[in-house]
Amino acid sequence: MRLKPQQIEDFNSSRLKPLKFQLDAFSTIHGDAESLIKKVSDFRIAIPSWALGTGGTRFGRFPAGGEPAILDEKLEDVGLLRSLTGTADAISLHIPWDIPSNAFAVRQLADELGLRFDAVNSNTFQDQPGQRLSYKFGSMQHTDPGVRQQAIEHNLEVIEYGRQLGSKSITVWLADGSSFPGQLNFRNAFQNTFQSLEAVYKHLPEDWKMFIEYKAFEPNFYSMTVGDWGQSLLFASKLGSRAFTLVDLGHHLPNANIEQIVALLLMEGKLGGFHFNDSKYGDDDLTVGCINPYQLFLIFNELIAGMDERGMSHTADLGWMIDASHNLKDPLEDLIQSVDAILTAYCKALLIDQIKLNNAQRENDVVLSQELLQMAYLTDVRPLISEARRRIGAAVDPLTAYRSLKCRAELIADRGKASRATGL
Ligand code: RM4
Ligand code: MN
Ligand code: MN
Repeated sequence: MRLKPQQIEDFNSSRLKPLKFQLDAFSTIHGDAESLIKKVSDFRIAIPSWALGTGGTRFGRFPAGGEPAILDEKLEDVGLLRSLTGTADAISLHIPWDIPSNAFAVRQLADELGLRFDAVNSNTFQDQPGQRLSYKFGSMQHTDPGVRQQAIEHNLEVIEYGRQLGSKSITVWLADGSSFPGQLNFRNAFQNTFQSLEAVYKHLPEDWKMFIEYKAFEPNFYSMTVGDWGQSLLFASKLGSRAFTLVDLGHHLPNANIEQIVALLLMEGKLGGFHFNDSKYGDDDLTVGCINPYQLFLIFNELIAGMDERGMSHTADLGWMIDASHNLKDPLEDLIQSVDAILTAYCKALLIDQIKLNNAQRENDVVLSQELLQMAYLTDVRPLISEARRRIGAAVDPLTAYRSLKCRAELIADRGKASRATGL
């Protein structure tokens, strides 16, 4: 399903008058909003190919119908998100769930839809049909050099697919670790993993980055070999200047101070990418901002301050991706809500007066420091986001547009009720 620019324009037309009124009110209270609107309209986020189907849990799955069964359909779904939001303009492929066997044709379709290819993701956490050796006891950490070699070769193959599509980064997330005390020699597991990562890193194209994603637990429950940002940073630092840490919001122990982690990684020039989602307990992969939007805002405060200090582009210098998927919502509605939450947190964090905040911090004015954050957080930035969207030809209210244009019904009519996406 593809939307015509006219459909978006028609949807927007009746909403422009109230929007103008809200924008004028915003400027009267807060001053000129132009630079904020510009930054929001420039922001771009990638969608993972595995989030377009219903997520499910190990207990069951309740598909929404009309799921994209093949890669072309996944691209079309992201194209739909792009038309509606203007912000979601890239897809992140997970190999082998989505193999671009005809890279040329896939690229052509992406071009037609105005999409980029974000990081490619390797998968050495599942055994694939016909695979020679098993990852049951890990992949890059494995005691058997044959298994490690197989994992290395898989990652090289993933890079090759990405190269053909124009990706510029690979994300390595390892399920490696142990579930029982005594199972693993931690030092050997680290060394093996490092040597395997190094073998992949050696083949990384010059203009590529390697992201090393950590996770505190699951599927291993006693130790994870890349379990936290310290371990990831250790690997990334030993590997070299094109290796970075990737932060997935759901991959921490409860109540971890993620904003502090982000601040320090950025300070060290070692933050590479970001996976957005929200959670209450573990790697829940819930819609971004649904549980703890204030934390997301605090994270964006550190991201913006850290990037600005290093002269980094908010849009191009970090890999932004949504990594959320679950069982209850229409996956596209879920992604629209996630995009919305990210832009809202970003825009609110842009409102923080960093100079005043620095002064208040220097003077140990704890109350004012907190006030400066909360004043920004409590500001309603929705009109700015709608205006940013209007300017890039997207819907001023993408969720309502998706519903009123009956997108899911059309997808079900095209693909059937039972079509299933590959992935988790
Ligand atoms: C992991 C991690 C990775 C994602 C897989 C599907 O928990 O978040 O980023 O590729 O799930
Ligand atoms: Mn992730
Ligand atoms: Mn995860």
